[in-house]
Amino acid sequence: MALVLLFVTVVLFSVCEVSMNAVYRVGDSAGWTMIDHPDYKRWASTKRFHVGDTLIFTYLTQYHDVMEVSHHDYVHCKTNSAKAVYHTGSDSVSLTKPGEFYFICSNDGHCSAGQKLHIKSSSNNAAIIRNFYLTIATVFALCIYKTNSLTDHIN
Ligand SMILES: [Cu+2]
Repeated sequence: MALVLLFVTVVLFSVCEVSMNAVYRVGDSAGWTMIDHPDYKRWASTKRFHVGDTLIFTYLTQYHDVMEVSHHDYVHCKTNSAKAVYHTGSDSVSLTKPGEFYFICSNDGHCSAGQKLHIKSSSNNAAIIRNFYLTIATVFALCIYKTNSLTDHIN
């Protein structure tokens, strides 16, 4: 019984580790594009982003790029004061801090046609708390296991 508990705990632990740092492909299979005008607002709204997560922008470099911009520039599709520019066609962007992130494509008309993305990343508090409880569960399971094996020896 204790072994089963221990096993479940270890499995839960590894699932947690994985979910702590998620990788998201922006637009899923569509990628970062103008084709069929993906709804990036809707795409982002179905996810919860956390510090440590990574966004992957995939696109054809002859048509698009990725600019990280301020909220103002995001709203007005301004491309002249980008915080960062990516143009490899397969860009990984890590969410290094909690807060708002704004991305646009700098090519003419793309941002205003909807090729823009707003992400809100939150701190990992929930994951930390979850891991804390899992640690306690593991210690508890180990204690039961130890007690059981001691009892086995006595009997
Ligand atoms: Cu574009």
